Amino acid sequence: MRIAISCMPSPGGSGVLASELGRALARRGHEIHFVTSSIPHRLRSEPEPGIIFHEVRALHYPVFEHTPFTLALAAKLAEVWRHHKLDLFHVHYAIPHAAAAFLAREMLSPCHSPIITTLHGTDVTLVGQDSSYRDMVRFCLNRSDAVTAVSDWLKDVTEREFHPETEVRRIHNFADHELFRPRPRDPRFLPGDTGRKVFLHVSNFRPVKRVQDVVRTFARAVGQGVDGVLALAGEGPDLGLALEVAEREGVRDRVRLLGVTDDVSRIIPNADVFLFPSDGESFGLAPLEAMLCEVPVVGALAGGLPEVVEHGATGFLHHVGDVEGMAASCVRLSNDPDMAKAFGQAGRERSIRLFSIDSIVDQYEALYREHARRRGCCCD
Ligand code: GMT
Repeated sequence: MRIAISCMPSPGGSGVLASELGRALARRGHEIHFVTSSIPHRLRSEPEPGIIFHEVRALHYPVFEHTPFTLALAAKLAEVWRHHKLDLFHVHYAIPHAAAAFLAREMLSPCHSPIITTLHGTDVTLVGQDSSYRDMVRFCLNRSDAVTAVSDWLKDVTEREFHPETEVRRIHNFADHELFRPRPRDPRFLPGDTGRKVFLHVSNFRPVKRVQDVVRTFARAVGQGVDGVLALAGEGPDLGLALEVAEREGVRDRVRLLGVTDDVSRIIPNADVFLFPSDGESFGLAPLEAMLCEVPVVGALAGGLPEVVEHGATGFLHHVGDVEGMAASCVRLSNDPDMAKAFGQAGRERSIRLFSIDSIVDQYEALYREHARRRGCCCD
């Protein structure tokens, strides 16, 4: 099939998932057209056969107080459809992408290519709850041929909040188990901290991640005798807050800032424990990547994370904000290497069983074919 994918190009779970899906579909022989404002983060390293990138350029004219990017995206989607005879639009994150796809299809009328919208999280739970976007999100859901959500939790929230006319289907996220795998410790990683336990957090440091809990949990584990360092990968608005809390808790000298990196698959295997105390995370792609690297996860019992991490088997989940509980779990894992090893192995086994590329991409392909057939488009 010839498929247009629109997503956020910046580092972030929805763009990562869309990029990896596009890559996997291209490997299966589909022709994938990324229509985005810049090359998606994970696709920047090298060109891949079967993937074509179309840049959306939105003119900024001084008369516009805000650049109307959605209109430029719609126009570009329509242009790409005309030039490449697209069979389907797959958009990630409801707005502006689903709205732009809808506009493009109207511009092209008659155009029967289905629109598949994948919901990722805050498009429903945060942005979608704001009165400025709520009705537009509902409209987009109703005008999509199919709506998918990355967890049962997100599917339930979407149905409860929006009562969409279009059925919401859960298709979990996936990660590449060949890329994310246990690797021997890299001696170049934190060379001054050899022999210490490494606690890792990877995120875009937004408030939902509760980075203050990451630091407090770590500080309490250190207070209970764990000789560890806290590695923070990524950047975002709450990184400063994390450092302030570290200062207050007296552990600033044990915090290592890794910055934004293209390839977390090289970092994660160096960790002993992955910390992820987010409230209302719809799935948690980073914890899935940690589990594939055989790193146990300590996090919050919230959102879709319990669908990813099995409490007591691949990690420990505690109520949101329960830093004492999370610290106790960190101490247990640090003091019991056999338990940590068993949790790590169980995490990889569970991830491959439930969230493998093959089975998840099969589900997307089946959905594409079902809707292409329904609309009478080419699909085989
Ligand atoms: O919804 C967001 O906050 C943005 C999105 C992103 O681009 O980072 O993250 C969401 O999508 C990921 C991929 O499906 C999920 O793994 C994340 O859990 C989810 N984030 C939240 O729900 C906060």
